[in-house]
Amino acid sequence: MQQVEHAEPQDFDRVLTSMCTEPHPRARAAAERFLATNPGDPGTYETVAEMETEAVDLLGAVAGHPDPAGYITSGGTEANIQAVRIARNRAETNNPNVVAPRSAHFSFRKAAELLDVELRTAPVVEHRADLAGVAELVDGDTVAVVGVAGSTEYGTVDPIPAMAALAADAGALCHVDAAWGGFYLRFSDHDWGFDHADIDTMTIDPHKGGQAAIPAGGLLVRDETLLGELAVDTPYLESTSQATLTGTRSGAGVASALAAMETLWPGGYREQYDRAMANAEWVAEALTSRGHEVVGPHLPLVAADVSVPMTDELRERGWRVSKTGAGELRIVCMPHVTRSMLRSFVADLDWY
Ligand code: 0PR
Repeated sequence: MQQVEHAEPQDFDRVLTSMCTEPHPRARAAAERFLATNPGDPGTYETVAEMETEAVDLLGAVAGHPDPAGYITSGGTEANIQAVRIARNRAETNNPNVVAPRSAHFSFRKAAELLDVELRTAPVVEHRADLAGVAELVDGDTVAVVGVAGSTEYGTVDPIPAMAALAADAGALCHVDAAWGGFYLRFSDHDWGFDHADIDTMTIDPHKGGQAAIPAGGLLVRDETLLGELAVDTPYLESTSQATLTGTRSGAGVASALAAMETLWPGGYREQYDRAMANAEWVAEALTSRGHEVVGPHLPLVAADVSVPMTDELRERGWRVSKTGAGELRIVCMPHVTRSMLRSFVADLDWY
């Protein structure tokens, strides 16, 4: 027997750090069925190409856009890179910059380096973009203002409508990174979507809160012309141009994104949000009552000042926990995180 037959994929029993989760059973089945299809060649793989259009429409429904354009990416990183690329390509300047809060995901650093765009990072107040700080950095060479809707470390949501207004005044695009937050935010009272603000592009990933199999990220754009900024000619394919970053792409991601959203939007996602928020509030309260300082939950994510030796002990006991840049313990209440899991986590904390 080969090594791979002996290896067991890790289960989610003690995973409190991941922003991905167990795919929905229908999403898993769909991924397997469409594994050998390539939406990068829509002229040949027509079925999966049609499914991608439907997946984008459903993603639009989640994001508050009745008629979006976009595609299923390899993940949030690709979507963020492509959003910056759209903004850079459409602008006239030779010296482009992008303004993003310090809390923005590190994929924007990759985007800036790849695309030769200056990344200006604005200060945050209570883990949200500081509007005055953003305004100070925006100038005539700004091609995009980035707002984060569900930050990686604290789950906070930037003041998106005001940031979109700032972008519009500067003639720049507004990009919202809702890679993780998107599938929760629709059920919250935050203003973050296409229906709340004049935003141009958005990252929203089915393989995070959407319960699709990896790789299924999402890039949504206000209209087809923005996607046109990415198009390159594809002379020998039946389709004449391609806007994606990768060429050959997994049909598994597209099929599983569609299966998950068909199954869960909107009722299943609403239930998931309610349950995840209740769990996050429960664990926040459990930590607060034990004397820890807690940030959140703004969305189903809690950060707490748990000491390094305590965190190390939790790791020893098999808990997958991670730290924020400032050193807080981070707990992400994804769908696989149950109340009983959190109870045994807190019991381990108490033992220490
Ligand atoms: N934007 C935001 C707000 C994110 O949180 C992330 C990923 C990305 C973009 C990039 O998305 P991709 O990783 O799909 O390219 N945030 C987590 C991180 O990088 C993802 C993660 C997933 C972490 C699974 C751990 C894990 O087990 O930390």
